[in-house]
Amino acid sequence: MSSIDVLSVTKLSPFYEAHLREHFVLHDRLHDTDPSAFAKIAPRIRAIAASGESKVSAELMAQLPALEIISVFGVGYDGVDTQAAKARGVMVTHTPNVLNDDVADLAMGLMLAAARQLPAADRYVKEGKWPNGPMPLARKVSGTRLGIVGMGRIGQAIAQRALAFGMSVAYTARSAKAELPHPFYATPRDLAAHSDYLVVITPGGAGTRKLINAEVLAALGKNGVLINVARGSVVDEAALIDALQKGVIAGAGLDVFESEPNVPEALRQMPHVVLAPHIGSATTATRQAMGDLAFGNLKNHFAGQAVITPVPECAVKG
Ligand code: 8YV
Repeated sequence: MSSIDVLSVTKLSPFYEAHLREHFVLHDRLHDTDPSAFAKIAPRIRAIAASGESKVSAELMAQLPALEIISVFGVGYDGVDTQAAKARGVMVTHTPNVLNDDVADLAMGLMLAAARQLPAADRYVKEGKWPNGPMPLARKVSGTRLGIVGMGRIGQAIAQRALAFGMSVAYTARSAKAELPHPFYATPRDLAAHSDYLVVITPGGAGTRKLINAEVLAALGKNGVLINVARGSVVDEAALIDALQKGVIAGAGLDVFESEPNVPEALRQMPHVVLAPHIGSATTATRQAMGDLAFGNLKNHFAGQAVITPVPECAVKG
C-alpha cells in the first residue's frame, strides 16, 4: 500500500494521520493549500480520508479519475455526495457503532448540564459567589419525559441511559420500530408536545434540514429543553435563538451548529444554554477505535477484501 496516494480533506486526528502516513502517500488537504501541486497529483489519488464534517463534492470527485474509496472517520457522512460516488463506483465507508456510547454519554451530559446549570454552578464556586448565598434552583431530569428524534443506534443508547434515570422515553423516526417498547410519534412536533427534554440524534443531510423548526420548539414549550448531538443543519438555528430569547423553550444543550466552528454570538451569551465544540465522539479511546476502523476500511479495500463498514448506500445487498 506504500505507493498508494491518499488525499485527506480535513485536519485528521494526529495519531490517525500518522498511521496513514506510515502506510500511504498522504496529501494533506493539498486541494485547498496548493491547487497547482494538487492538479499534478490528482490523477494518482485513489482514496480520500474524510471526517464526519467533511465535504466531498461531486466536483472534487470529478477531478480524481483514479478515486476508488472515500473513508470517513465518523458515523455521519452527510457531507459526502454518495450519489455521485455510487454513480462512479466509488466505495464510501464510515465508522458506526464504535462511537455510540460516547455520543449517548454526551447527550446525557448536556441534558444534565443544561438542566442542573452545571457550568454556572462551577463558575459560582470558582468566582467566590457561594458565601453570598445559594444558587437559584434548577430543573429536574430524573423521572421526566424524554423525546428522541432519530432512533438509530445512538438514539437507542441514549434511551437505555435515560431509562436508568427513571425517564419515560418516546421517539420519532422515519418509521416506527416494532421491536422497541417506547411510544412512537409520527412527527417531531407531536413528540415535542409530549416531552420535557428533546434530544436530536438523526442523520444530517437534505432529508432532515431544519426538521426542528419554530413550530417544534413552540410544541416543546416553556419548560422544555432541546439537546442537539446530531448535526447543526437539523435545527433551524435562527428559530432556536428566537425561541430561547423569547422564553418559548427553557434552555438548550448544543454540541453541533449550523456553521462550525462559528457559533452565533447570541447563543454564546445565553446563560440558559450549554455549548460544546462538536465533541460527541471526542474521547481518546473512541477516536482510536474510529481511526482503526477508518484505516481498516482502506486496508481491506486495497488488499482486495470487502470493506468492514460501508455506508448503507454502498453496502452489497445479500
Ligand atoms: C466527527 C461526527 O466525525 O461521527 C460523526 O458523525 O460528527 C464526529 O464523530 C469527528 O468529530 C471527527 O471529525
